Amino acid sequence: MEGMNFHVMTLFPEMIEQGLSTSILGRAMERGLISLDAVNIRDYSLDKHRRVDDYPYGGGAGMVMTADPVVRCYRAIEAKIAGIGRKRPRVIYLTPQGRTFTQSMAQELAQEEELVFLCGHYEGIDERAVEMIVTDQVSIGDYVLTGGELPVMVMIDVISRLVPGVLNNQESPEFETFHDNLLEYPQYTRPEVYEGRRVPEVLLSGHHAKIEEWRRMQSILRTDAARPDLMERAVLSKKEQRFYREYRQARETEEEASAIQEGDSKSKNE
Ligand code: 6GU
Repeated sequence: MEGMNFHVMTLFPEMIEQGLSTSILGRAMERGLISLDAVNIRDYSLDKHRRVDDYPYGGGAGMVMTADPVVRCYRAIEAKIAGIGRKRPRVIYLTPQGRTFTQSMAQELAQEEELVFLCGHYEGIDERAVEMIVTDQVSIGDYVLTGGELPVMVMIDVISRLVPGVLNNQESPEFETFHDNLLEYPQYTRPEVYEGRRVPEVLLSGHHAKIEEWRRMQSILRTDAARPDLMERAVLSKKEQRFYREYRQARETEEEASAIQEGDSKSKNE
């Protein structure tokens, strides 16, 4: 199979299939650019009741996923991949203990031909299965979800849109948020006036260079306001650096002025 193949080991394969079948990703699958293979770990349980979890050694709350169904499920996927002559895949375990997922991590993973994901549930997976098959542990942020299914959908969505052909050229990933580490500029569409609010004049001017410049400046101001942490790593032209420096200085002067005013009004009240 050409293109990128995603394999997901999960107890809820329907959730993954349903979540990723719509719109852009659904179309990319129909076009053969990506494929999704959601595999039910429970199908690999040798237990007569198809059990996949058990009590934790040492005691404690909740249940732990047993190693054997996970390892056997992985071996079935590994055999499929070997069968089409592709190298041993990276195996990503979705866990709050992992490295935080980022756009640059997605860019790196988008270079792979096959990716295998392991979704945990309950209090986690027997550590021996993790040691035996997992190559990477990834979290999607500092909060706790009930399982790896939502995170794997997030990761597959982000990675898929970096696969050539998945987006059309006009929505190329080079032109959006996190390119140059800047947030996106504001967008407007018709009507020109909505409840008294006008579309910024420059966007109606037809002057493409001016529009481009305005958009870059808006990106810089937005990033500075909402994500100063990104601003430190932003890629700016010389002219933009000057604009940003002057903007910061103007704001500092403003802050000093208002601090002095506050001090004034305080002393008046005293
Ligand atoms: Cl990957 N799993 C779970 N259960 N919770 C999370 C997460 C992953 N990333 C953030 N929270």
